[in-house]
Amino acid sequence: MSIEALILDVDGTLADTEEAHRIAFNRVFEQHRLGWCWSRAEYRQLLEIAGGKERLAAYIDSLPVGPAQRQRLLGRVPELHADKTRCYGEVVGDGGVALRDGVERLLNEAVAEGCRLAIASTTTAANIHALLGATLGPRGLDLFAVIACGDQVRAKKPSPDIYRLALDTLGLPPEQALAVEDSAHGLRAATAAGLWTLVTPTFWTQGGDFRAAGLVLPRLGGPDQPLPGEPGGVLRRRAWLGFDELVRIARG
Ligand code: XBP
Ligand code: MG
Repeated sequence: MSIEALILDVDGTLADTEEAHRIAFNRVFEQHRLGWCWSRAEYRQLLEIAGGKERLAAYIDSLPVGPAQRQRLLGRVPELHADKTRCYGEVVGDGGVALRDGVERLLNEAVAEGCRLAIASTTTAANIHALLGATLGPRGLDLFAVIACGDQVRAKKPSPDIYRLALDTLGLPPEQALAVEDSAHGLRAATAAGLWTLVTPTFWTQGGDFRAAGLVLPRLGGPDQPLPGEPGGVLRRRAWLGFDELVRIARG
């Protein structure tokens, strides 16, 4: 069957965004005088929980406070997360985050081959719009036929719901699409939806269980950012992953 769509995760896949999310969280904690500040090591652990609101709630649950204080703090999660989303938009809007190397090239190659593009992400539509606008300009949003994200599904990754929503909206069976992810959660979600999946881990997700991946690469690479040991490692044609070779490998 032909590959009709590429479904991409956002955070960690399109761009290495988690440092920007961490900065946004910590700025909001400071603005609200909460006395919290997530280190990189602490945030890397908290990323085990998909979803910023869910992550915040889990952190509050871990605090040594009484039940009344805990309930009061949990009641503030929506407000804190809305502020964090605004703050993240400012960080991204200031040019604080670039697409990972090879991403724009792969998107363009896929579109040139008539392959539709879709997003399946845990983050909010506002964050996706901010990132695509800041990195790809006005055409960013138009590149994607489908954007499935955030609270459109009840169960977030590793549940397959967001990928199933993307496939349903595309009107495709999983055999006619490929997924690109950065994390073990995302890989579990995509494979549970029946999708062959490429994984390109980041600092935040490296070391995860990627055994179910169709292919794992440190990054997509490009003519100016060749992958060490390629071609000749897992790639046959170039020192970076082209859309043609991605489809060849996915078809086995
Ligand atoms: C990664 C996530 C998100 C981000 C923070 O999403 O789990 O929660 O860490 O964004 P992706 P929000 O599926 O794109 O890798 O605070 O908006 O959730
Ligand atoms: Mg991700």
